[in-house]
Order: sequence, then structure tokens, then C-alpha cells
Amino acid sequence: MKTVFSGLKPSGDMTIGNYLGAMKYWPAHQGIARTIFFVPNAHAITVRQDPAELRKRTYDLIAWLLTVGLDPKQSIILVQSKVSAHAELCWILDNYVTMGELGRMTEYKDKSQKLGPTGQLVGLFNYPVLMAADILLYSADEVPVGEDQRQHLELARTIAERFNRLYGETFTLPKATVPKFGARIMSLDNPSKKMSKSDHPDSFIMLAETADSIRKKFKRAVTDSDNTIVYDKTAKPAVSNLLDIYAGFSEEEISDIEKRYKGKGYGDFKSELAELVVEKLTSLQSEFNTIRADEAKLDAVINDGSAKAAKIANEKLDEAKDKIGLL
Ligand code: AQP
Repeated sequence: MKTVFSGLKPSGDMTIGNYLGAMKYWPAHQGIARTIFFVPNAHAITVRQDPAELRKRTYDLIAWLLTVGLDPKQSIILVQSKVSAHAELCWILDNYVTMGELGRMTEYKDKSQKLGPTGQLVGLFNYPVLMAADILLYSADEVPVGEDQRQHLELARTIAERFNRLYGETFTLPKATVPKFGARIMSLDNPSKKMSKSDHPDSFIMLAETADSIRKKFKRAVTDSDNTIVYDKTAKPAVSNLLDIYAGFSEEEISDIEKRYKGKGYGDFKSELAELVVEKLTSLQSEFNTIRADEAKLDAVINDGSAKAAKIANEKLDEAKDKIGLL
């Protein structure tokens, strides 16, 4: 049985980008693969976090994972900081990757430029190595992610290949699986930038966004110059992004949506898109609120899942340590 592994970091409130590019697709793997999903909270601290907020968001995220359909009986659900093997393997793997390779990571380049010299922390630079450790500890075959994470996945593969070549077969080579729709949802006010939960509020829609705010944000979302609903990423990036969001929530083919809006303008399209998203998110939010209210149950999910994960992770860590001569 293949292993499917993925995660979402609690660096902000979940957005529809995180949902359409990642978590929406995860439950379907249950039952047909060994499924492991995690909250990479140690990744979140590569950017300053308020401790109380970080703790709250970690619980929120676990509750969102259960809301979208992950079942702790079928999937291992863990919190990264509860399994110390992640940090330990990261240190080992740090010695099988170069500064040059890490410096080429687009996400590091983007974030470090945005944050300036005081935000260019070693942890932010090293982020892809911790991510490689996360994945390799569980012998993941497939890692379902959005397009933005593909480069990090390739680096994890390179590190695994390098280690295996030196010491013999140790790590499974992971493969990124990227969804057909929603792989890269762009910012609502700048379609050349991806939607990110740590960006400013007008750029994203949170899963917890209120109905009024969803409507306002879509109304304000930038559009392209002509008034036609046509998918063309190069000539019409803003409308194409809205079509991606529409297709992600309605599960329709983009060409069918284009046909329906032929002859109609942006006004109709944006307000109907807003209603579609309001309907979907309102129903998810009501389920989320029930699940989130029972923190003791969330603790049980976290502790049980993290204990199961630690067993798998420690075995792989011991194997790697043994191969390189660490006692
Ligand atoms: N805009 C997006 N479109 C499609 N998929 C996306 N993902 C993130 N943004 C988009 C996917 O969500 C998963 C979890 O990502 P993450 O939280 O671990 O890190 P991220 O990619 O850095 O997400 P954000 O929202 O951009 O967070 P910040 O702002 O903190 O950096 C991944 O599978 C990712 O592809």
C-alpha cells in the first residue's frame, strides 16, 4: 500500500487557496493508501508568531482537517512539534544539501525579499530541509500539494537520492501530486502573486470568512480589462483565477462555466461566484464550529496520532543514524 503524506502550516488562518490546492483532495486517499497528515507548526516559527495565536491556530487546523473529512481512525494526524524525529532528521539531512541549492528555492527568495535582512532567519533558509525530513521519515510515495510546493518536493527527492547513493536504499523517493484545478490560486488583488494566508486580508478569503466579507472581497477583486468571462492565464490572469476558484468549489469543468457566462459581464459572474463560495463555506464553518468546540477531543486526536507517527518516524531516524555511524 502506498503512503500519502501532506500538511498545512498554522502561519495564518486557512484560506481557500489552502483548501482548493491541498486539503480538499486529502480525504479521498483514505482507505486506499496509508494516509498521514500533519500540522507543521515548527515550520510556522520561521516567521515570528504570537505564541497564543500559534497554539490556537494549531487546534483550528486540526479541526479543519476533521471538518473536510479526515478520519483519525483511517489517517494518522499529527502535530510536528510532538515528534522530535523531524528536527533530528533535519539536522542530519542538513549535511546532504548545499547552501547553493537552498538559495535557489523560490519561496525563500520571495519571503526573504519581503521580510528584509532581519527576517532572513536561518530557519527560513533551512525550511525545505525540515520539509524533506517530514516527508522522508514516513516513506511517503505521494505528497499532494499545490504547485507552489513542487520545487521543495524536488529538493526532498534530490536529498533522498543523494543519501541513498552514499549509504544504500534508506529513503523512499517522494512524488508531488498536484491537483488539476486550484493548484495555484492567486491573490484577489494581484493575480501575479499566489494567495497566501500570511499576506494582507484583501488578498485572500479565509475558510472562516463571514458571508458579508466574502461578498465584499469578490466585489473588490481585480478583473482584467475587457468584460468577458474567458479562461486565459496569460491575457486574463485575474478572471482565470476567479474561474479556477469557481471550478474548485462547483466541481465543474471551466469550459462549462465559460459557456454559461457567455455574453454576461463581470458583475454577474462575481456576485454568483460569491454566493457559491458563501454557500460552501457556511456549511463547512458550521461543521467546523462543532468540532472546534471540543478541545479535549482534539487533544486526544493530536496525542494519539502523534504517538503513532513517532513510532514510524523513530524507526526511520534510527535507520538513517545507523547508516551514517551515529550511535
Ligand atoms: N494559493 C494557493 N493555491 C493553491 N494551493 C496553495 N497552497 C498554499 N497556497 C496555495 C497549498 O496549501 C498547502 C499548505 O501550504 P502551507 O500552509 O504549508 O504553506 P504555503 O504553501 O506557504 O501556504 P501559504 O498560505 O502561502 O502560507 P504562508 O503565507 O504562511 O507562506 C500546500 O500544499 C500548498 O501548496
